[in-house]
Amino acid sequence: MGPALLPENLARLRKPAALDVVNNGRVATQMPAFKDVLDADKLQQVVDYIYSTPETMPSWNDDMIRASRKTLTTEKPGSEPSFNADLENVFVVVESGDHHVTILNGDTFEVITRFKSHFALHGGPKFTRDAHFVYFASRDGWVSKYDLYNLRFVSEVRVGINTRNIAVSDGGEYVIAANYWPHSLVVLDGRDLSLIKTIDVTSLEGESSRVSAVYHARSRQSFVAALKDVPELWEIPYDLKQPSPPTMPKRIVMNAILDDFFFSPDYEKVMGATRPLDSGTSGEIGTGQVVDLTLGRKVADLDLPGMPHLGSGISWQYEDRMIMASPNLRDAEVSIIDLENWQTIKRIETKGPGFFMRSHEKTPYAWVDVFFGPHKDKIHIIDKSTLEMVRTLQPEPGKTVAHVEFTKDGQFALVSVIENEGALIVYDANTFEEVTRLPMSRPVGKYNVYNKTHLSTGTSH
Ligand code: DHE
Repeated sequence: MGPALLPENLARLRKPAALDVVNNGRVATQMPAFKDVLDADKLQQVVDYIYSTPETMPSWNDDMIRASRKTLTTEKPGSEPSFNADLENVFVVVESGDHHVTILNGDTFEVITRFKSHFALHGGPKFTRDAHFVYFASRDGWVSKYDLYNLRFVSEVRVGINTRNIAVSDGGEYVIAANYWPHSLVVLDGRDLSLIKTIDVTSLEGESSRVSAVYHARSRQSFVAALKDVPELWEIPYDLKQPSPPTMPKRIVMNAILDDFFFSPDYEKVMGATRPLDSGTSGEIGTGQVVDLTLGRKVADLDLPGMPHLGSGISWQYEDRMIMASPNLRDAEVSIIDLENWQTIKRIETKGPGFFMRSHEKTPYAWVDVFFGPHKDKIHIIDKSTLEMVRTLQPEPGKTVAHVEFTKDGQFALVSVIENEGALIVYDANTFEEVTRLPMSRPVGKYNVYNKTHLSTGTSH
């Protein structure tokens, strides 16, 4: 579940900082504190161990990628959904407690099917525009293609040892995976997950880098990659007419490392932030910037305190302009930023740092969780027209609640109790009354087909 702890991946973290992480855990990750478990000597040994080069470096090359690929069904796919439900209002729910996925009917809140996934799926599943197929990535490198019409896996391939996420073109032509180990982007043919190309990730200065995440910029026919260790942003265009796959990155050289992204609704601008916890980095730390993808350069600085989670940002129309809201992984606040002049227009105080934020075009509210600290069992509701907090829910005292997703019509909000014996709670999105509760195993994320395939500004894509 954790990142590959190899010396090459720890260049940005100084040893004293690593010792602090082993002692006290690391905010916004699943790394626990070990100071009450190990004595000082053993804590130091752990740190020395992770900085030592293994006798054999773990490798994952093109031959291994090709050899790992499996076709999981040879049956001809049916050309429409095989079940009786509105496909557009179906939810894909990732349950990380027992590593399963549930396909849920968003009208009746009945389970259509539930199946085992690879270990530790991470990042949102990615749908084709027609929602026929959905692709999953696991932290240990597996990419799987699932047929939502026929409710079965189609194929899978292992693209790396430590993978972050995937992005998929609208028609499922191309799938691209971002890796922490090896330092690569892996381009697949989305039809059968066969390998098109592995792109080694090395800066102009010759420095190798992890890839934090990769995103699909639909309107630009390109993929955009956030690099973890070097101050470059990569855009990898493709052309479906030629056809020309996404194999040739264009680089935008930055003055800081930006490894957490939010895209303006037209995908022309990227808001990027540096995760400030990585002390000892090259470039500035703790900065936020706006990059214009067409101009290929920074166009503004952002005033973002703490550790903004831009990847969970959402946007909406406020008065006469578009604004974005970002939770913060370290500070107890939500930042509201004007998308025209990039100024922070409001900071909304919360009960603690939050992970995920959600809204929908058809609801007047935005919901944000309090993932960390003593108020992890609370979820805030913000009025989008006043930018004031109007309610705080506490669905189950003491249990972590997080990650909201709306039904296709925005009338219901689904909230997770992220515990092994957790639940999915359905709220009426107008009255905030609980409608029903479905037991689930750590349902860490849920994804509504319509909201995702129509790029709702209230959710991430
Ligand atoms: Fe995530 C999405 C990075 C920890 C659950 N997470 C993402 C994305 C990125 C990211 C870049 C967007 C990719 C996408 O959707 O394609 N996550 C990181 C981190 O850097 C961080 C802080 C540290 C790490 O361990 O990697 C981190 N993430 C976590 C967790 O600890 C969570 C809560 C539990 C888990 O299973 O790992 C977690 N991340 C998620 C979820 C999404 C996600 C559920 C998809 C959100 C969505 O609604 O689209």
